[in-house]
Amino acid sequence: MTNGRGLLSVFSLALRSMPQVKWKLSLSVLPLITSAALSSTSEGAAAARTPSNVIRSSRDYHLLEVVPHDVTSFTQGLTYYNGHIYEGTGMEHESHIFRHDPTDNMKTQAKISVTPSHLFGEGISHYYVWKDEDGKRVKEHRLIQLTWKDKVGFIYSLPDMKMIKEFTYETVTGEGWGITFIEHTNEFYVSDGSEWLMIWDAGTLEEKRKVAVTFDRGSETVKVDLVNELEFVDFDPSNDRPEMQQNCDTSGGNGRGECPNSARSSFTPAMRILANIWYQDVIVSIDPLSGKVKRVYNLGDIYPIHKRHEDRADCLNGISVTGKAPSDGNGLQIWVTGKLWPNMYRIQLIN
Ligand SMILES: [Ca+2]
Repeated sequence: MTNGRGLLSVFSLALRSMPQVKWKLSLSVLPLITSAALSSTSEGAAAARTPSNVIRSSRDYHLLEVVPHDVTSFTQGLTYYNGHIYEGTGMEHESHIFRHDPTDNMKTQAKISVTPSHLFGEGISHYYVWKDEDGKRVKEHRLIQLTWKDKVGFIYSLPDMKMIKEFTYETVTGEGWGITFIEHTNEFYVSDGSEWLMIWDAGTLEEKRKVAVTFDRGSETVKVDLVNELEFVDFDPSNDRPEMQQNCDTSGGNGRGECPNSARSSFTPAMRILANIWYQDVIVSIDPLSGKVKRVYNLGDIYPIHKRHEDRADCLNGISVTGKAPSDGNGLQIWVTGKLWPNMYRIQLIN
């Protein structure tokens, strides 16, 4: 078992020969996270059946699909909307947002460049706002994007990715890393490379509170910093909400006079924030209220480090739900990739 510090040092050595690598300095408080440390924990969700199309399995995931990924894309965020995977990438003068088609080998359908081009793109997330249209309350779907050090973010329309507006923000470190939308509370969770998750009101983009990500290691509670790409998920198949991707209205358009689940305004126990940790091959599953890491998924063998070193690829980064409903019995599936990785991977997490 490779522990977190060992993995980090190997990666760090590998990176010193790489140009244009996004460096972070705060490495001192990285806890030793291993899947073994949490092997007895469970998300408490119903066990999903093993899909029939498994390519290979580990103790933490089934690999279901491998599709190409542009090796020049310095991936900073993945998000799902209406059948497509959107990808935000970084690097000065090389930051883009892509719309990919997961039903066509993740073929890129559209691409925009971050403007002004010197900005370093970071995390992205789909979200929506309500607007009145002909007397009906409908969802206007959008994409939000952070940048690394400039404290500037952008909001785009979906699916066409036209810029709507620019905004400014503050975080603990002054940096923007990952972002994900929680429909139930109309909030964004935002990471900045520290252990903190900032929670913003999705309407005002103002910080409402923040929560520290922590990990219980025996009797000790340690903070987990370097929290990077984020993805809100719900492991409870009974909470499937495909309507999140659809418009509905409050004037009876869905036959019930209300938007499905619109009354829900709080978290349920199976809801989690998934996050990858900078330069560890893990995804942690975080309770959104307490910040506690409830489960660690080891993705170390999905694209092994020695192969990554040969390919001059960078670290794991990028998590998105797939749009496939957990209630079909196949459990929670996500797409994952990394910076300059040649592939994206669809996996089913095993709890
Ligand atoms: Ca994401």
